Amino acid sequence: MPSLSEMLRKALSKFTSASTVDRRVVEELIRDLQRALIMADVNVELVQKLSENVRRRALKEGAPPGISRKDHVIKVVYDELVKLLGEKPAELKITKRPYVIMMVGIQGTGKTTSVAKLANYLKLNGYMVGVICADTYRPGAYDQLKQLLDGKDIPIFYLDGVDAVEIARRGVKELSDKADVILIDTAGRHRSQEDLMKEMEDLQKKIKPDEVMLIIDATIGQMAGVHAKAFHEVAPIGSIILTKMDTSARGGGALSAVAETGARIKFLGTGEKLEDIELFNPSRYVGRLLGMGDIEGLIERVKLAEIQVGEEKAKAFLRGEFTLEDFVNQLREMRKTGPLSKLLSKIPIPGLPEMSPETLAETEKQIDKWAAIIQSMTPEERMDPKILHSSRIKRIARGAGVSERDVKSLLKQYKLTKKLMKAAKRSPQKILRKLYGRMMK
Ligand SMILES: Nc1nc2c(ncn2[C@@H]2O[C@H](COP(=O)(O)OP(=O)(O)OP(=O)(O)O)[C@@H](O)[C@H]2O)c(=O)[nH]1
Ligand SMILES: [Mg+2]
Repeated sequence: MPSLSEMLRKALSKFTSASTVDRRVVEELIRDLQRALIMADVNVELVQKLSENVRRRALKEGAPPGISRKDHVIKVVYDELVKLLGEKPAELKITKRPYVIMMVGIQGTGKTTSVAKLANYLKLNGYMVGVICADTYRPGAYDQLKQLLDGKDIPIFYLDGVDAVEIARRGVKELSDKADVILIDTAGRHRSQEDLMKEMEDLQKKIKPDEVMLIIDATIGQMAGVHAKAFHEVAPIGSIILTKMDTSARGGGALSAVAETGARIKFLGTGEKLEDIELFNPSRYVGRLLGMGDIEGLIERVKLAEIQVGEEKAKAFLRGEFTLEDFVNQLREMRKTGPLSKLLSKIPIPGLPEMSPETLAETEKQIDKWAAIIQSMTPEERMDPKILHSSRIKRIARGAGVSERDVKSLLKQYKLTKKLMKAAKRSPQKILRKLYGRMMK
């Protein structure tokens, strides 16, 4: 069976070699993507959502100037795959003390190595760390940990002659007063798969770890989904470490594990040494999945072109030329470091208040509401809000699940901003300050 990575790359290269980009070719690409993702056991609903997004963006969005439609569509596919994995790089949040993390996974995936790597990583990040060896099946598991963490001043707890649950229980007790984070290494080999799962279930019930990390080996391919499911049933998986990413495997199986568990990949293992661990970065992973060399340059080119278009739009915005839809989109951009805020940052505006996290969250909610309102408008209404009379407003409010006042307030803000922006041609700074202040109320 071809791997996910192979299927995705084949789908894209077929798309690239088509003579034109039309609806039919895009639909075919979507079908190929669907097939690849479904084969990788990615949840059907997620596949559906991805397909819709690709279809909408590929057919409607239009490529930025200087970029071919083909390249644009590939960038869209890339974006949507990244979204599937969570856009931002992952992080490990230590929310209480001690924070107990239990590592699970089948034989030889790299649990013990990952426990040592993560312990070292956390220690370097300023945490007090303790490690528990709750593997009573692998001869020398404890020695392996000792060797890996030699000279690192990280306590390792182990007891001879008792079962894994007892070791873990006593270990947590023992380490609690000296460690911020406790990492539990568990067994991967057992008399049988059922035995292994039973032990994990017991550990989960008795120890109640704050986070269960599933260790997946990039080389095992689609079996990752099957294993993830089995573990997830006995101990809900909170996060994933994908190991052996330094090998030629592309790790597409991890996507199935993500799909089975809903957990995020947080770290990658990239070698046998203690330092070979890195925070997971979704865009880098998708780049690799799609064949980095070919795609990296393309993505960069399209990104650059998109920023330029963004700046053009932002300039038009500042001239007061924008539709209702542009208005909400620009507000959206503004809360990221989008073109508008970049532009604003180039214009020194004395007295412009900084957005606090709270106002930012407020603005975010407001913008989401406005986006929903625009969603339930017809294209006609979006282009020409003047036609919005009370019955239409009522319908839109119902459709968006907001009050009529919300709809009216959006229209009012839109009109006002447009007026202000037009007036701003004469005295941009004063007006911008006014507008910016208003939006943060
Ligand atoms: N190349 C490479 N090898 C790794 C990585 N992580 C672990 N290994 C190697 O994989 C082998 C198994 O690693 P372990 O950490 O013992 O795996 P485990 O899951 O604890 O194994 P069991 O306890 O037997 O279930 C060792 O030889 C490790 O050095 C990695 O990221 N890259
Ligand atoms: Mg081990």
